[in-house]
Amino acid sequence: GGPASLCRFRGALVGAVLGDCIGGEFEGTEEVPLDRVLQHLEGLEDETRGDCILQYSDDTAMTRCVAHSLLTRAGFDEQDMARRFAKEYNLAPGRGYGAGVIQVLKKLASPQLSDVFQPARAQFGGRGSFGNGGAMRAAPFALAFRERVDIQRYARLGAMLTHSCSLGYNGAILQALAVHLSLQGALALPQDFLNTLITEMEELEKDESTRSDARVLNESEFPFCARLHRVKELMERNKVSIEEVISELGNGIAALHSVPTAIFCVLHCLEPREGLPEKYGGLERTLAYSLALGGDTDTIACMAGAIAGAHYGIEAIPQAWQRCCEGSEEADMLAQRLHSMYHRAPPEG
Ligand code: F2R
Ligand code: MG
Ligand code: MG
Repeated sequence: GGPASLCRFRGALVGAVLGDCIGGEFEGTEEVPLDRVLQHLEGLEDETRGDCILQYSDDTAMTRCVAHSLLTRAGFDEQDMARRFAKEYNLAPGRGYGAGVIQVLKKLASPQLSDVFQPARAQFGGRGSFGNGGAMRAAPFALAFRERVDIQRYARLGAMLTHSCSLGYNGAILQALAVHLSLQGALALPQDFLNTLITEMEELEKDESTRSDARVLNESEFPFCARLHRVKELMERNKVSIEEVISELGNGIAALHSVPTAIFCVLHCLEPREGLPEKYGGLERTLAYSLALGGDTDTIACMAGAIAGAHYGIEAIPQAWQRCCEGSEEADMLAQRLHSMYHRAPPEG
């Protein structure tokens, strides 16, 4: 499909759900041998297995809230989005939420709360969360807004409802921008794709709160840019081991240790890779590779799945895999509605 085509929109949201559901099997496992990953994926094709429902976790639960809110309010409405997060948590608290964010979701349920950003600001002694919970649900912002400035503004605000640390919300912006560029077909030129992300993040990370968060948390200046430069270096190497990827980029629950990693997974799997079945297309390779990194597999695969799905489109996602995953049909429907909203909105300028 062409830039911003329906099949790319559907691929983005369905790819994210599949990453979450399929990746859930290995979340928190530090070493995941590739043959275990391939066995898990082969199991999805086994028609004799009957009902194969892999449940979605907090990643999809919150992405659904973001998409429903953007559609219902025809734009960003922080009160509505916060209410949806709280209600969703209350209905299904067992979806594997982060240990800290639960406190925020409980406070957001209070009808007395007037400033919906306040509970997030109170997290971790006032520093705010740097977890990847803002980034894991950021894809719908790229499907609802056309202009980069809007994607950045609303992905930041949407993340700040739970993640007030710049190392949390900047990860959400990076993820939303990666999905946006992929929807436009930018992965056809991988180096340019990466350079654009670096340029955008350089501008964002000049900000004083980003500088001070990086100092306090002992991170380098321009932390996301530094990681994206490492992605570039890894791409230039002939061979990269899983251990090198983990040590250079991380596979953890912090946005800084997972969003650049997800971007690397997509870029690395644009071409066939040793150890991955020849029959796999790029989307399957990306999900398999994300799982093989271990660590926060549901979230890394969810974010990589959204970026890769926006590139390859829905036709590249095996039907058998879609059938196995709770919420994939709803994600497809939400993507179709967001596509209509995106193309209805008058271009700015
Ligand atoms: N939580 C999980 N997985 C763990 C176990 C789930 C298991 N299946 C179960 O059911 O028990 N996965 C989900 O959490 C990640 C997203 O987390 P989010 O939304 O960012 O949460 P939180 O609590 O804000 O941050 C996560 C942890 O990061 C550390 N942290 C964050 N900011 C910090 C700070 N400023 N100082 C110190 N530590 C900080 C804390 O350990 C937080 O708990 C996704 O993986 C999702 O799938
Ligand atoms: Mg999860
Ligand atoms: Mg996770």
